[in-house]
Amino acid sequence: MEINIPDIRHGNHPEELQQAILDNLYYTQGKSAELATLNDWYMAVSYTVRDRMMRHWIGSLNKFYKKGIKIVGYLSAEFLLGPHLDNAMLNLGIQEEMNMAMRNLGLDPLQVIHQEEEPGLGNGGLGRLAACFMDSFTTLDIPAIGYGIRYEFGIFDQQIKDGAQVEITDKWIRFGNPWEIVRPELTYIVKFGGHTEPYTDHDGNYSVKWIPAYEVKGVAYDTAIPGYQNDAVNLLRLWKSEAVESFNFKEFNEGNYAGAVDQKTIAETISKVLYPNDELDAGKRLRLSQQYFFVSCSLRDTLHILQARGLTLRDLPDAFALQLNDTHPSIGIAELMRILIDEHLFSWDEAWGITRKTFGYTNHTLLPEALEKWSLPLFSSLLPRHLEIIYEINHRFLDGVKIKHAGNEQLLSRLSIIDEQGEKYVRMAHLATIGSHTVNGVSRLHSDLLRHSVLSDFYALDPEKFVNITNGVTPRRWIRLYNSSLAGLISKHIGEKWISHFDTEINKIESLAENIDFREQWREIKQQNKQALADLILQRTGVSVNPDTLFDVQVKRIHEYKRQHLNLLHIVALYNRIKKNPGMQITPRTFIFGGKAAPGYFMAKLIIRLINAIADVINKDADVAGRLNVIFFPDFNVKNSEWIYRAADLSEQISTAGKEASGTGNMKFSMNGALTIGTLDGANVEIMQEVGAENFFLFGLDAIQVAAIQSGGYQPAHYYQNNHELKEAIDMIDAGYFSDGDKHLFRPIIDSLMNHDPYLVMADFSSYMDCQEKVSALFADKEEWTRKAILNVARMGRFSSDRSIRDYCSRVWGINVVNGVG
Ligand code: 26Q
Repeated sequence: MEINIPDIRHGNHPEELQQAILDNLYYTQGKSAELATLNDWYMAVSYTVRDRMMRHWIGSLNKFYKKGIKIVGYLSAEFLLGPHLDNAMLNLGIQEEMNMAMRNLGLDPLQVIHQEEEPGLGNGGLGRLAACFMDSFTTLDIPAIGYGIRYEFGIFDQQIKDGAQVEITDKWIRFGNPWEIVRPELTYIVKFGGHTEPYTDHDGNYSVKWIPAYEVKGVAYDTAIPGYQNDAVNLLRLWKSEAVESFNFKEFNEGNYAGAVDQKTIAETISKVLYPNDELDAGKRLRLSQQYFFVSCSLRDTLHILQARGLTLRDLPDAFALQLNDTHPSIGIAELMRILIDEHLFSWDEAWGITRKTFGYTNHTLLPEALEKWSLPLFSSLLPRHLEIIYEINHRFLDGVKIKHAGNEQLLSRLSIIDEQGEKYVRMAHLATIGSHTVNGVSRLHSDLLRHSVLSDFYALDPEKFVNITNGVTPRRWIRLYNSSLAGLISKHIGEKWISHFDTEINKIESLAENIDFREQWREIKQQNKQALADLILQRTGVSVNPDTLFDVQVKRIHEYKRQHLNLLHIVALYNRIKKNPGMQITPRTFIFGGKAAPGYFMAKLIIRLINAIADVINKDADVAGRLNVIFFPDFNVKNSEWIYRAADLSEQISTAGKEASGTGNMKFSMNGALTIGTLDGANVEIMQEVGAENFFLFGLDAIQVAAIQSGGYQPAHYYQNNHELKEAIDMIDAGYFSDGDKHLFRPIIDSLMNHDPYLVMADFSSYMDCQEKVSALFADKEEWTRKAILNVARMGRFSSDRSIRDYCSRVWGINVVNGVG
C-alpha cells in the first residue's frame, strides 16, 4: 500500500520546518506559541527533527526483518549518548535549515539546543564507547541494535559545595523525552528466584523446570540512531521494568502470594537507577537483577526477530552477532543455553555450539576490584537455573582441559568459573571467555596484558580466541559538532569527506602544518575556543581565567589509578617555585580538572576536595596571579565536554602504566589539537606511535617497570626523601597549608602516598616534573606548538570509531562492510 506522507512531516525548507515546529507544538504538545516555554520549543523542534528520521527509521526496521544480513546486537548496561538534537540535525543534513526556521520563530538555536538534558545512561568510557559505536554502525550502514536499560535516573549530577562533591539525582526524563518511542506491545516477562525441579520429558529425557518466585515485565523503548548523511538509522532498544499486572497464580505457592505487593516494588526498582560505580564491583543483588533483566529481554527480542525473518534457532549465529560490552551482560551466555535447552529442548552440545558462535566478549579492565564476581548464595537465590547451567558449562570445560593437563589441580582451579578460595564466587570474566568465540581488549597494550596476566591460562589453551580491537571515537560528535570552527577550517582545505572517512582522509591536512597562514587561523580558532571556555568557567565557578595561558586539562572519572593527585603535586611544586622566586619566568598555566567520583569512593571524593582546596589558595594568591590558576569544572559530562576538549592545549593522560585499558578522552583531545602529556598506558602507546614521539610528551615508568617495582618492595618514602620539591609539596598538604591548618583532612591521601602508593605517584613524580618543563618550553614557541598540534590531528585517523567497528566486523563478527574503504 502506497501511503502519501504529508509534507508537514518531511519537508526540509526552512518555511516548512517552521510550520512543522508550530504544528508539533500545537498538536503533539497541546501548547500555543504564546504560552510555550523554552522547553516546549525544544520539544517541538525535536519532534520536528524526529519526524524527518521516521522514513529512514521505518525503512531500517524493515531491513532488520530481511533475510541474509547479519545484525549486530550490542549488549551494554550503559549508553552515554549525549544530547540528541544537534547531532540529529547534523546527521540529517538539516542544521542550517533548522537553525533558520528557529530564528524565524524568534528562537535562539543555541539556546534551544542547550535546553536538552542529556541522557546520562552511563558512567564514563565504556558507556560513551557504546554511543560512539552506535554512531559508527549507522554511518557504516551496518544493521545494529543497541540493547540496554532505560534507567529512570542516570548518572548523578555533580555539584560542588564547600569544595566537596554533592550528588543530585539525575531526573533526565522529568519533562519528557521526545527521542524515544515506547512500544507497549513489545514486552517480555523475566523470571527471578524460586527453585528448579527435574522431570522426565515425553521422550524420557532428563529435563529441568524452573519455578520462579516472581516475574517482571520489560517494556521496549526505542530511540533512532541516525547515520551521518546516509539515510540509515539504527535502533537503540532500552528496557524499562514494570510489574506484571496479573500473576500466574498456579505458578505461585500459596505462601508467596502475600509477597506480591513487595514484588511490584521490586519490579519497578530494577530499571530505576544506574549504579554510579565504575571499576568497582559491589556484588549487589539489584545490580545482578538489572543485568539479567535487560539481557533476558534482549535475547528474547533477538529470537523474536529471528523467527520473524523465517529463520530457526540454528541460524542464530549467522543472523546475529551478540557483543558483550564487558561482563555486565555475560549472564546472556547461561540464558541462551537455558532457552535452547529448557525451552526448545536442544541437546547440550548443539546449544553450546550455537551459543559459542553467537557471543563475543570485550574486556575493559584488568583491575582486580573491577572484575565482576557474584557470591554463590546470592546467585543461586536470584538465578537458580542459571547457576546449574554455569556448573555444567564449567564441568564440561574443565573436563576438556583435563585431557591435556591431567593432575594440574592448580591450573584447573585458576581456570574454573567458580572461585573456590574462601567464600565461593561466580567469576563472570571466565564465563564470558569460555562462552564466547572471541575475546578482545581495547588497546594493543591492554590486549597483550590480558593475554599475559588476567586471562593468561585461557590464552595458553586457545590463543586464537584473543584479538585486539583498539577503541575509537566518532569524529562527527567530537570534532564536527563540538569543534565546528576547526571542522570548518579543515573542510575549507580538504573538503568534507573526512567527516565520514576520517581514517583515510584526515591526513590530508598534514602538509598544512607548514603553512604559516593556516597555523595562524588554527591558533585563532583555539583562542576563541579558550575564550568561550573562560567565559563559561567564570559563569560556573566565579573564577576568571586568562585565555592566553596554557590550558592544561585533565577531565575523566576521578580515580587513584588515573592519578589526578600527581597532577596536583606538579601544581603545588610550581606554586612553590614562584613563591620562592616571585620574579621568575614561567609559562603561565590554567589547570582545569573535571570528573565525577563514585559516591562511595572515599579517596576519589577526597581528591576532589584537595583539587578545590589547592585551587582556593592558588586562585587567591596575588604572588601567582596571572601565572597559575586551578579550576574544578563541576559536572563533567558529554554536554559540558563540548566546551572543554576543543579549548585544551595540553591533555593529561597520566595513569599508572598498565592500568588504563585504553582511554578515549586521550583521543578526543588529540583530535582537537591538544598535545598529550602521558604515560605508556592504554591507547596512549598507539597515539604516540601514530603522531610521532616528537609530537608527544612521554614520561614515567612503563608497564613492565611498574610490575617490577611493585614486586620488589616498593618504598614510596624513598622518593620523598630524595626529591625536595616532592617533599615540600607533600609536607605542605600534610601540614594543612591548603586546609586552613587542618592537618587531618588530607591525611588519608598523604598516608596512602607515603606508605603504599599503589599507583606509583611518588616514583613517577620527577619524570613528570621534567616532562612538564619541556611542555612549558615548547608552549613559548607558538609556531612549533601549533605545528605539532596540527600534526596530532592529521595523524589521528586510526582513532575513529569507524575504524574500530570495521575491525570488529572483520575480526570478530564476520561481517562484510560495504561502505568504507576510502
Ligand atoms: C560493575 C559492577 C557493578 C557496578 C558497576 C560496575 C561497572 C560499571 C561501569 C564497572 C565498570 C564500568 C565502566 C568501566 C569503564 O568505563 N571502563 C573504561 O572503558 C573504556 C572503554 O573501553 C576504556 O577506554 C577505559 O580505559 C576504561 O577504564
